[in-house]
Amino acid sequence: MLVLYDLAISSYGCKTRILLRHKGLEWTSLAPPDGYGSPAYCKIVPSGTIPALVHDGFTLGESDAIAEYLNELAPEPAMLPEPIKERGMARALSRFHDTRIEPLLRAYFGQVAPANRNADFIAENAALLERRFHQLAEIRTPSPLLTGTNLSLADCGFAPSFAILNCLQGLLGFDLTLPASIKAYKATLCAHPSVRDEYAAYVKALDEWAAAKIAS
Ligand SMILES: N[C@@H](CCC(=O)N[C@@H](CS)C(=O)NCC(=O)O)C(=O)O
Repeated sequence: MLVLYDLAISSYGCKTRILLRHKGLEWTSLAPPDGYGSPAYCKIVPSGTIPALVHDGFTLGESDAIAEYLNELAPEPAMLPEPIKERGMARALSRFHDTRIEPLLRAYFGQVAPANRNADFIAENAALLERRFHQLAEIRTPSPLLTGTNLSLADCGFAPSFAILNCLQGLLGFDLTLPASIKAYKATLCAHPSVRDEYAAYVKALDEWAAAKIAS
């Protein structure tokens, strides 16, 4: 029995849900009691972050660790390539997403409410984000996904991040041009059969989140 502490708006939760779907695993979603970071939730998951997986009484946080755990628990379809160098690359790309790209998207969250917007920050962060996507394109040319034709651990986090990027660009109007190879990757990834429904649900959750922020 798999339980995932998660919320519809969580990007790292969405990353994990895509993997669970691709593996064909059934799971139960639970909202963290009193919200993430709450004392009640920290008693279950000391870091207070979502997602967290509970499997037969074993609790595991950190989306990359959860991804590797599930990939070993349910080996088919394999979500790490066979050659050792490609496996290393898949892990590096997932970390690149989590540590170099996602934090720059998250940095915009405080800018969503119109009263809090800072035009200089919005433009500077967009330039940095664009640079990071160019670095991604230099590290790897997707063909058509990051490690080839099969969805891998490297891809799952990028889907919610592309949704966040669309949402923020629409709201904040910053200029950011993705390299052609990453634009093509985005289209292929978001249309993937294991991704598209989670992607659509995530876009809806983001729209609701943004509308609430703007109204507040
Ligand atoms: N490195 C963590 C990051 C997870 C994360 O930051 N999740 C957000 C929600 S999308 C969260 O729990 N934030 C609450 C907090 O940072 O206290 C992972 O990969 O699971």
